[in-house]
Amino acid sequence: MAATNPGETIDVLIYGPHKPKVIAGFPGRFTTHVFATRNDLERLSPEIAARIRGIAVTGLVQADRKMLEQFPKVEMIASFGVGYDHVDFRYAAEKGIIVTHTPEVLTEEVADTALGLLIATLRDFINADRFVRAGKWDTGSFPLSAGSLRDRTVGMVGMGRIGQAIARRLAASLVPVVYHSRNPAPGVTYKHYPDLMEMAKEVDTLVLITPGGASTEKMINAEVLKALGPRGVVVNVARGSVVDEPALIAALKEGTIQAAGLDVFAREPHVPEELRKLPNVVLLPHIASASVTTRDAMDMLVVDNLKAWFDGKPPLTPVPETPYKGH
Ligand code: NAP
Ligand code: 8YV
Repeated sequence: MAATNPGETIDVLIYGPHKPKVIAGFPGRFTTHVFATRNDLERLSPEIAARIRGIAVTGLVQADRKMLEQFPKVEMIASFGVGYDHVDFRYAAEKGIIVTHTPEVLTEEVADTALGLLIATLRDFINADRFVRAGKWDTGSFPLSAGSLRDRTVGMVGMGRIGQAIARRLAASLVPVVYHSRNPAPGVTYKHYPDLMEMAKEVDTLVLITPGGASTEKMINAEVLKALGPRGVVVNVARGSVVDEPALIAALKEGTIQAAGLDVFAREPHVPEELRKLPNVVLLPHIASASVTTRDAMDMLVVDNLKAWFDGKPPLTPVPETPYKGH
């Protein structure tokens, strides 16, 4: 329960990549304990762990059952990012712990990145940039790109907040859009395919923007890639776990599909050497939301969720599985 007495100090754990703006967000009545990694966290004394009432998770560090069990008094876990597959929200729900995330404030930024990554992949922008830097333009022309947005149909995998923002951009670019998700998205008029394979057979481009976790694990597998065909392009701004990475590498090498644009990987920050060597991929280091403006808004939402809770107010952006039923 979040009720706090005047003058009472609230202990908050800040866990994950260093974020000065999150740390600075807890002045006065909060005592913060900052730990970047799981190894660092082992230095936290059981006495302090027993006092922690709020946790800010500032990146994709695992807040799993084993980690969370150290904090018997925790009331809220405020996670940075809209995806929360790194937080054991089921354990949290069992214990009555609120989990929050940072939806909406990153939607348009991530959608911009997805469209940019798709176009860069199709039109070979990264190799074109390398061509100019290497001084090769003086002696020849850059080859025409094999890909184009002009002759494609995009199958969105996921049609939630960000999926819809990507689809809006594609529609404005006159690109036909269809989508797969388990349920039709309310108010969305693009054609819905309840069956991913059926959609993969009908389109040549997939843009992935689902959550990670068990229900989407390796859903883009060898069979789906084969169905997409030799003009196939996959853009993944969802989670690395959504794609069977070895199957994707094989498909790119063997020409089963044409190209891929990837912001996320199975074992970040590790990117397999085989993937890094391929000419037909554009690889980004999980930066879809990574502008100063958007990351500041995400930081603030992490802080504001915890502050609202300890002010006795409802969580601002709880995840759907969270057990909040009023203070
Ligand atoms: P959202 O509004 O909850 O949308 C999720 C979409 O995925 C919904 O259409 C949902 O529809 C669909 N979906 C969920 N489980 C599925 C399954 N098993 N099979 C097929 N479709 C499924 O979430 P959002 O705000 O758009 O964010 C989506 C995800 O993008 C996040 O969870 C995160 O993983 C990823 N993301 C990545 C970055 C990045 O930096 N690369 C940044 C932000 C977000 P149904 O429930 O009907 O299936
Ligand atoms: C963040 C993300 O980069 O919101 C998400 O789900 O993947 C990104 O916006 C991620 O949370 C890394 O900290």
